[in-house]
Amino acid sequence: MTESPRPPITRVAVLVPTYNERENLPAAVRGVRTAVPTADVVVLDDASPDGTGQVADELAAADPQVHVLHRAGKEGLGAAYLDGFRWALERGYDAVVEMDADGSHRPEHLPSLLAAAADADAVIGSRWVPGGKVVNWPLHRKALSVGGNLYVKVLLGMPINDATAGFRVYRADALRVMGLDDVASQGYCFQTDLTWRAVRAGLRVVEVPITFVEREVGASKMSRDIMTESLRRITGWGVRHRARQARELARRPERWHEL
Ligand SMILES: Nc1nc2c(ncn2[C@@H]2O[C@H](COP(=O)(O)OP(=O)(O)O)[C@@H](O)[C@H]2O)c(=O)[nH]1
Ligand SMILES: [Mg+2]
Repeated sequence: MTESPRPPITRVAVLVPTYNERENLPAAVRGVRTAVPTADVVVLDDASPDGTGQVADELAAADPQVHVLHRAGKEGLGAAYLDGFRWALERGYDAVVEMDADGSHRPEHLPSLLAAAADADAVIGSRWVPGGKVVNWPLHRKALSVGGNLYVKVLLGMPINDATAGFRVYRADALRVMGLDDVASQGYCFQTDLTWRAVRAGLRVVEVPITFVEREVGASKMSRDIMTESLRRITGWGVRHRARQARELARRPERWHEL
């Protein structure tokens, strides 16, 4: 996977998960279609009670490059994305993009994310690299994101500054080797889970700076449950990873100087 050059990316599916985003979705779809006119948009709606699915159907009826996957109920971001990946892989897209519907992920960044994918297997739109920014976040929300990413970096030893970010590009070939059949992460730790899978699969993951703008309309679905799941799973992965490293070193005394 890491050999270059990688094949050109022509067919792109921008996956947009929604739960109660009826006011935000039209602008998000319009933004994608304007920024990258060749890309298709796929809305992944979990039967939003506010009728987002219907708004998505209207957008799809007006534009053949807009599609909708109606899911039975709220199952979390991870399950929605896995459905979207399957849908896109079955239809021969070269790459998928993950993008929130709430205006936080600016479509203007899509060209630079896709350009970086020319020479990478996965691209993360990163808030925490030079040039990256967050607009309208209170200090405690910034602290949570920076602290969470630091925890991930130290525990898993990944050279990634924003492993929890949700604005991304994956090449289809990368998704095929990441072993997505046993992904159990439901909430936002899905993003960290997939970053970890990509790195462990030896894929080239690069970060491109973005400006993340907190939503102005609707409510965040971030919850205590989502944070607890992240902490629990990431700690589990970290403990297993460090135990594996320790076993490996114990078997190879010639490498003890690395300790
Ligand atoms: N399909 C689906 N989308 C979700 C779910 N939870 C969140 N989303 C969407 O994921 C994106 C990010 O969620 P958001 O609540 O803004 O998270 P925050 O930015 O971390 O506060 C938005 O487009 C949400 O509508 C879910 O359970 N299912
Ligand atoms: Mg948001």
